Amino acid sequence: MKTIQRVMCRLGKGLFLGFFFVMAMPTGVAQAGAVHVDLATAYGADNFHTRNLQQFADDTRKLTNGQVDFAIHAGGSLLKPTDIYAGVRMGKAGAGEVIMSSLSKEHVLFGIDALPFIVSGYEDARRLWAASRPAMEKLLHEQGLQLLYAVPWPPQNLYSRREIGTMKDFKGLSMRSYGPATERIAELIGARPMTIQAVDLEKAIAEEKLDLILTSSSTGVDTRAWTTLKHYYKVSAWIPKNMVFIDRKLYDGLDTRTREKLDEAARSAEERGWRLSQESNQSAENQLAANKVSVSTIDFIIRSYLDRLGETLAREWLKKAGNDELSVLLKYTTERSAR
Ligand code: PCA
Repeated sequence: MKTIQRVMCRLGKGLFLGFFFVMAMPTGVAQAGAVHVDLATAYGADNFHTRNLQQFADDTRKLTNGQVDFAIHAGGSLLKPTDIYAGVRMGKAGAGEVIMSSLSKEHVLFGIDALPFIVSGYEDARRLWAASRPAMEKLLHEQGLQLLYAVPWPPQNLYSRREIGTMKDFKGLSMRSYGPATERIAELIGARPMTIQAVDLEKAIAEEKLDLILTSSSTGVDTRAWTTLKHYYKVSAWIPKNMVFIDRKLYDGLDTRTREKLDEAARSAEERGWRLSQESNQSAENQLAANKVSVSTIDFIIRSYLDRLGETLAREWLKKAGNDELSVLLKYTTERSAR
């Protein structure tokens, strides 16, 4: 009898404690039936994309009452930057963030995002995204993924260790590449491409491994480019976007209401991200100047040479493009000229 009493008493305490535990649980903690999603990104935690991504995760958790719980793995900590796209497709992570143009060898459509000099500012970038989004969504869908949102980096500008006065000054320089477009540009200007991921860039710059890089003002600040790169030329080559996507099986498995809430969080993340990108561009260029980097446009003759180089890249892309890609470009160019 005593034993039974003791057991009942323990059980009672357990139930009592259990009750308090449930009551004290913060909202948003994964509940029964909740989906935990590991999201892999290549970029560091301080980056504005990653901060936006974290906010997206928090919003999603709140809006879905904890039914969708994203964990953000920054800086390539879950999957190597070059493995993220394939990794999510293979189920190694539930979701991911990737810069579209790094996948142009995977599919030619992604290359449209880094065609040089077809986008002259954020307004153009929005038009290009509006024109390409349906095709991108379809492509991702076919690959077992659901697009959530896309946010641009600021314009891609040129950082150099030494002043660039003529085209000859590019010859033999070691130029950092982060994808097929930057690699091809390095080849065409006679530089030596070196593939370095964003997470390793600060170290490579500080160790004087690079003479030239093509990236945004904000990445220049994140990597303290001024330690060795003293010149910044505003060539505005393109405005590339990161896209955030989720395994389609996970997405399709959510009930309609939860899916709508996730879509809502994604729409806000996209709007907020475009704003953050523009703001970060302004403040980052000020920071570069404050750190004694000379901020200027590039020599007129070099500029026209770079324009021709852009045409070469566009021709190479057009040769590979199919009907879907061509109609995206046509839609963008007609809407752009109809301004
Ligand atoms: N920063 C990233 C991609 C584009 C950008 O502005 C990088 O340099 O890797």
